[in-house]
Amino acid sequence: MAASSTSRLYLGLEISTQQASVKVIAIDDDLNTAYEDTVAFDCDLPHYGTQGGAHVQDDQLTVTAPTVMWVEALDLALQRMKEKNFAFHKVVAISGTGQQHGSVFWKKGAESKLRDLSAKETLLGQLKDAFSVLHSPIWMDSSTAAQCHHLEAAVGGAQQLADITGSSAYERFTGNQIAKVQQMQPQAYDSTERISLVSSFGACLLIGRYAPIDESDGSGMNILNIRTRRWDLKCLDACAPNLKEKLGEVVPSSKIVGSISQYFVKRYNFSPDCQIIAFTGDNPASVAGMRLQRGELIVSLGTSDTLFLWLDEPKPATEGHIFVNPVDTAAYMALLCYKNGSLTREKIRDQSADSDWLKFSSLLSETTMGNDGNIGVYYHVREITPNAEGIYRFNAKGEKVKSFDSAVEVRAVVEGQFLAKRVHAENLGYSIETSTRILATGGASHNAAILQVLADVFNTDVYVQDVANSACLGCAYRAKHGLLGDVSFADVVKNAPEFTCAATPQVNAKQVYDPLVGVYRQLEEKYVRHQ
Ligand code: ADP
Ligand code: XUL
Repeated sequence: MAASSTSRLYLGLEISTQQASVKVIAIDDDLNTAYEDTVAFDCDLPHYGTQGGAHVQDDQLTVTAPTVMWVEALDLALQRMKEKNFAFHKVVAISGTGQQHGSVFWKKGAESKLRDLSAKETLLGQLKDAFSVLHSPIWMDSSTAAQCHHLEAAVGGAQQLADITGSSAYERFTGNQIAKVQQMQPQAYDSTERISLVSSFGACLLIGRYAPIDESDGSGMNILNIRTRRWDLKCLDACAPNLKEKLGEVVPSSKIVGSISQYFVKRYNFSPDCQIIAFTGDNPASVAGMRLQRGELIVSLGTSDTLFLWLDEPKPATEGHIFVNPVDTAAYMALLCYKNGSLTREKIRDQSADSDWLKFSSLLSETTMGNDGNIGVYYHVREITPNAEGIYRFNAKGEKVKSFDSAVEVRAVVEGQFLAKRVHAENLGYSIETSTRILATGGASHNAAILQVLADVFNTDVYVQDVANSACLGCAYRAKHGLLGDVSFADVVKNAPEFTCAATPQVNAKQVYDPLVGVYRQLEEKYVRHQ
């Protein structure tokens, strides 16, 4: 698609592994998409030998991506835009996103390479020697258990670390990853001038010097104080020496971090006035793409289930993550991940509803809210929230039972999943009393009967809209918001396509589910947790 001929353009750029690609989306002032393209790591850049954009090392715990692959992917994405006569000169602002937690280690002297890029050569040709660690640790890595224990101990425990940074210690979180690099590759660490997140690394390339980390993605590192929005010195010290100077400053996610560098002006004909807005992590960027607002909750019902909450008063817990909000600097967002999502619903569908979603839906509709007090917990694989495994069924007296009949089983899996989500969201500061609406996405959001249960358990209207490439699109929106500066994000996106109301709570939903939430909380505490 060529760019529209009249409008100014805003560009979103994504460096992702969920989609194993670099993506580009350009929108015009009316928020219409004017250009969209994807460079897929595995098939467009096969010489790196990645699978899903990553390398899993022999220990099966260490997962990395070749840093220069991301540089080459950007070269290729821009080259393709040029070949399609993309109107680079119309782009007034760019923002972007990277997979959260991954890190890039710039070697001493790399910033002068960034400043002196020649427009005659590719980025790859000039930056291939700019990194002190060639294989960037990424979010799929789970090799830093020792560093996590050390960090929690240094601040007094898991809850204390969560109180400061918004999360207890997680192996993929960047502070722990940096600690491992410092311990295993001390020379590489010593020769590092700057450490970027994948997001801020993208911004470095565009402004031709080191770009700051933004507050929202910085919250996924286990070293940022989410209330003061400054590095926590105790956490930094527990991770690695001289870390503060290698990280640079932290800025609000909507801040302009610089103008585009002369390299892009000369090579691609970008306007020298094009402004770069801080890049952020893919989950915060999705929150922007879905236009989450105060009082709303996003429930993504895909292969795994994910919740994004808008929070004004966060209550950090040892489960779930609280990040600084990417579109409102005073607010927060929370992220909860569940491994037992659609695959679990599918398993119960196969066992109890003849492998048929229609039958599954009619069994759900035949049964009543609250399932006569029967509650089920189905963790076929080890769950993240909470860290537990196994199948548990309880009758109305809270006694364990071995089985349910088909209809009860079907309602139990869906109700159990949504009761759990409400309990865990409330643990982080969410309240259904101030909740305005739920935005549902993902495969199961096409199932009206499932959405009815969601509306009932949360006593909140459920809206749907498939937002494709929400993280990348969110950055095109953020580019416009950052450039305008003095308007709210909600104002900037007010003309984006409306969501459709798909389910409204039934009359007695609150009376039925408020007590069941309490029961679920106790059952989870007593029988499920720590199993
Ligand atoms: P991903 O998370 O991989 O992007 P999707 O968001 O597309 O995946 O969700 C895929 C899941 O959606 C499948 O695992 C499937 O079980 C589920 N799904 C598809 N159709 C329905 C339906 N009608 N009812 C419930 N779940 C569905
Ligand atoms: C979030 C997480 C992933 C990455 C990659 O904590 O690890 O969602 O952001 O997409």
